[in-house]
Amino acid sequence: MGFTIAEKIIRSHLVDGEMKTGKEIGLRIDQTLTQDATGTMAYLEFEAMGVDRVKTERSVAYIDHNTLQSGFENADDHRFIASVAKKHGIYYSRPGNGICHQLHLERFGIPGKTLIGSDSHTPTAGGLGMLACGAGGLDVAVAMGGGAYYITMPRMVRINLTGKLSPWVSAKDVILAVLRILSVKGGVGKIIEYGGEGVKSLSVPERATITNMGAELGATTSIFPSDEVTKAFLKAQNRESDWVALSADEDAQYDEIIDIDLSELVPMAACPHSPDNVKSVAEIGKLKVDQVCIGSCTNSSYIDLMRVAYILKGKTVHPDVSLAIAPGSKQVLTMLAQNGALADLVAAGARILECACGPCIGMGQSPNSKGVSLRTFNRNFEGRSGTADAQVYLVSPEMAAASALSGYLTDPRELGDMPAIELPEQFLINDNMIVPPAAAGAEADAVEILRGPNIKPFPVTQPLSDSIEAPVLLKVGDNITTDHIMPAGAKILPYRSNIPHLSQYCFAVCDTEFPARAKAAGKGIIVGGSNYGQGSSREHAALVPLYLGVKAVLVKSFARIHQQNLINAGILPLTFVHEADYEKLHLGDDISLPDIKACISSGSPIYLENKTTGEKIEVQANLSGRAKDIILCGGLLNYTKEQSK
Ligand code: MIC
Ligand code: SF4
Repeated sequence: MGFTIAEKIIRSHLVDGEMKTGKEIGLRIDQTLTQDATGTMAYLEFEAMGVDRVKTERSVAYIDHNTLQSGFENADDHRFIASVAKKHGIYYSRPGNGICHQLHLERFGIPGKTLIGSDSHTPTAGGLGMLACGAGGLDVAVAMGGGAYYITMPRMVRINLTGKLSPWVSAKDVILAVLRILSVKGGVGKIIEYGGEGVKSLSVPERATITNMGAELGATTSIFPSDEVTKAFLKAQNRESDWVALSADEDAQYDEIIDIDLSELVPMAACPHSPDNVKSVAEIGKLKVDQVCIGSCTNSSYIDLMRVAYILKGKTVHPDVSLAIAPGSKQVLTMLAQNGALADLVAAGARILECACGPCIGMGQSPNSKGVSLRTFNRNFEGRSGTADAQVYLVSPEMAAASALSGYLTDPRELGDMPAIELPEQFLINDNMIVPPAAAGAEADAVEILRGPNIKPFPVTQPLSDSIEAPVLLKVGDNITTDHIMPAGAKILPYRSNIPHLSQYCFAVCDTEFPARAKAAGKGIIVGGSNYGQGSSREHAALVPLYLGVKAVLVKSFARIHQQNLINAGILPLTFVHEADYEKLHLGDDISLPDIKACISSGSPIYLENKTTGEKIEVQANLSGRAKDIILCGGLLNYTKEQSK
């Protein structure tokens, strides 16, 4: 029996376990990446592990999220990360160089290698044929220290692409079509592999748009083959020697096959407030637009922005619309500047932002009250833009530009003939904003770590107690995102290394009383619905509840990275055996999990007692052997220390 692309990479990196669906496997990690909003914590954790120098083939620390410096905090964090990187063997991408995923694709990603990153959109590198997963900061720290990365062996999904995209239909429309089919939880526990004749017609940046938003499916990762198109992209980046061919065997077995005819797709938009709420322009109808934002790790490549420049050339942005554009990298921006496209964007009235995440994570450009904002980004969760009642639609760069001119949501096919915009044969290469680490030995030893006053110690985790007696501190519904649990945005993000400060905002989107209630109770459990914790990889969504005394989270189902982050933080993740029992728990109920430690150790059934109503509910932990040990000793850091004794 043949292998899928993902299975081939997993086989060659397997250091623990068996490649059997549903079983826990440990993978050797070749490359890691961090960004600044999760990186500060990841490097504090790396320091706590006491490893001198990273053991990966390549580790890169990017600064792209917290770039608005309205106080000392972000600048201090950048300096801290720069100094840690220099000392411990990590390449450092300076602020202004661009968005981590765009840059990693351009300069570092290698087909057939493994990558984990402390950012949920790390699978962007799957567009190059890399097995790339988003992970919590602590998992990345462990991988930098040479430890394996553990996942549950996923099911394999093949998306068979046939035909070719019609003019003005974009890679964004491909992934929106997949989201419409599978939904935001349809990818949980799966690797999404693209194949078929249609693949050849998609460039690497287009493939990367598709793998990037595989994160919105909840998938473990998404991957494309590495073929002649990949080779041409790497050659144009002066990296032809990094290329290897990679494809699925003819007789590879998939658990699920989905066929998509590219020529049948039409321009679409994901409507508020979920990336899977996908409709065509005709289905949405006439929609007046207040703001358009173009950029993010999904759609800020050279090709994307050249198409936008073509559409805007010689025109003026509609008077009622604010158009902001953040190019994905310095390479993209410099090339646009040199060929005149930047002048076309500026002349049309675009507000050019620095090469960074920017509005995607609420770092500026929040829309007006009840504002309709069209964004080429990947997430439109409620409140994420920084304006609580904004209506965010996710669209392709072509639709964004067409709508910025008309003032209404506009099908780009109305624009007439589409020009052929080809990938350049040679990108402009200048790695002057990537700082190499100090040489191991005296040079590295001499590097001083620069720590600002905003960096506070992270919460101490505790081994699992014999029993848990605690109130229900919060009850929430389905599809709770990490943006609900630990919101981001310009005001809060500067405190990513200050858990006590962050705790004031925990769950503020759902219930502003939550932090005070949790503090008063001193301990508690959270009850939730299905796909709890979807979205970001931020471990703060576990560390802050830990700080607030949360002992266990009981839900119908979890999103993968968040569940791992809870385990890493020593918070017990539980699921209902019978989902209907969700109704039997209410805010404030007193809960008992008697002999929980013994139950977890022995794997025996767990019965939760609702002392307020007298009802008993069966729940389960679903922990692998290793995860069980991590929970018992109170989190991954404790576990790693134990293991290295
Ligand atoms: C996001 O898109 O939500 C982020 C901000 O990039 C996060 C990481 C973070 O919270 O810092 C992610 O996707 O993991
Ligand atoms: Fe940055 Fe947005 Fe991409 Fe997250 S999704 S890495 S915030 S651009």
